[in-house]
Amino acid sequence: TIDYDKIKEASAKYPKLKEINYTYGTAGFRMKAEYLESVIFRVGILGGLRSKKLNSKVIGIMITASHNPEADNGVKLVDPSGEMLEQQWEGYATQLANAQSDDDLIAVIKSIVSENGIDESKEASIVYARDTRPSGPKLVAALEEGIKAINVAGGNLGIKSTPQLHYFTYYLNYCEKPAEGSYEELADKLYYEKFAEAFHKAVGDNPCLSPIYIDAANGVGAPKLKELAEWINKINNNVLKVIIINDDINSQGKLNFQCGADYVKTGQKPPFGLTLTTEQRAASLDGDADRIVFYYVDENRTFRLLDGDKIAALAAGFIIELVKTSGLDINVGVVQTAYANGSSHAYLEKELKVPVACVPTGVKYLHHKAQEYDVGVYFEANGHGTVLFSPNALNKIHSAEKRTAEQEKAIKKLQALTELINQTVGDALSDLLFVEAILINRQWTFNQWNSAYTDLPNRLVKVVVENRQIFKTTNAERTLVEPKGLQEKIDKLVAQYKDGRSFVRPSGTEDVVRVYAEASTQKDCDELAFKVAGLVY
Ligand code: NG1
Ligand code: ZN
Repeated sequence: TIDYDKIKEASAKYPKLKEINYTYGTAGFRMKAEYLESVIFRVGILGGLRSKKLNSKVIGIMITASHNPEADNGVKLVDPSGEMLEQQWEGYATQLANAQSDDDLIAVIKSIVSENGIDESKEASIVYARDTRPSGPKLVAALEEGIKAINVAGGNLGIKSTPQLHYFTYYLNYCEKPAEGSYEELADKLYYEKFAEAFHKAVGDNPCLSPIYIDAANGVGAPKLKELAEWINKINNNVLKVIIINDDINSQGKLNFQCGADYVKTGQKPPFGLTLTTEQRAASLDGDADRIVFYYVDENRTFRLLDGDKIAALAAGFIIELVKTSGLDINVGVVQTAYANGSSHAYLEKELKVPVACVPTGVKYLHHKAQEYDVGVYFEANGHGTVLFSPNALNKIHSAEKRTAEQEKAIKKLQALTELINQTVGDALSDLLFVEAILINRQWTFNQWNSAYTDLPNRLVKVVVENRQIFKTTNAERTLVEPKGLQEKIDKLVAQYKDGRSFVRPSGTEDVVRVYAEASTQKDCDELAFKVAGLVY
């Protein structure tokens, strides 16, 4: 049961910083690491409550700040199925984090217990992991104090990628419980085994491609990809040739610095230290390995980015073809955000003739929308995404009866893809294998992949404002409703540019307002972004 005196006593060691107002946003709590100890202690308590509420199912907790600077950190909770925490509980997280005193904290806990009819005597368990940030161990210690204070079983997974934590949480709840071994080792082994086997199935006996350079952002993706690739090549040598760069997780100051998926996507240039030769294949992960973007330079030495939109187009195109060939009655849909390039949207709708939905930024919106299709492909332009196969689709794919040899082959391939993609959350390593498997099946170069459509020139800029909360949006964040009159001014500017599009929204993870612009030339879209930023400032 819950011992409130014990919680109060433990909480005294983690006083809330008076002046800070915390918000559980699209990526959980995220900020400078030194402000997070009290928050993470309390998140341990919330995890315990959530587990009790859900009949002792295992809850996951990840300590990471993804692509943010090394000095930042963050924390988020993962529900039993490996999905993001349910929305109502985000509010509880915020309430807990902001309780000013130990007594206030107890009051908030009691109100969550009573509002949810939580049986305090229920068993509960939590698994948790962290990325490679230097502030990680101290924050893990605070988390463990919180978990202990609420008398809950905790399993430390050590250093893991965010998607590994999601997958292992799902695994513990829905797959056969592992009989032996430490969770820390199992969370690696089960993950490598699953994706390595699925990769071989999906690749079949098609010849492999040229090596791919992977910029691991000097983060957790480096050691994990290294081990995964070893696992893959143990089954069949040389089917995947990865050359990992920016793999220094021990030197301070290197994480995400001038490298990684966010740096490459935002700057539209390769990471520091990587000079590309024509047609050399490369990709960048982010700091917790849940995003990936691919890139190369073409024969004119032009840098070409294959971002989340391109991944979605590649995945949707391949899956649609397989579904057609298989003769199965399965619908496919794609989910994007306002940041999706206009050309990608047009390509999906007009060429692939696939329904496309636009939702607000944030994985939970994309994920939930994607669940409405038999096969839901969702990717944010920044490279975060996955493919969801509904129970209905899985059922059809796995119970397909006697068919022609060609249909049989397509169904086998679809089966392999369902296993190769991490369906709990966007996963840079699983996405890498997924993309690579499609390219191997198609025997495509990056140039062939890229040729599906040409991106409209685009620009994303950040504007630091006094109070970003005054910016309110509607229409999947594409239209501002407040401050009043601003949208009309933006519309007027946009109308002056061919293929112009621009929108403004407050970031959910940083204290900035983001301005996105698109137009038919780079010069135009830079100018448009600059002018819109001027309106916001
Ligand atoms: P914010 O800071 O709300 O724009 C960023 C990304 C999101 C998502 C979250 C979570 C952009 C423009 N925004 O959100 O797509 O990945 O971080 O990490 O890339
Ligand atoms: Zn990330």
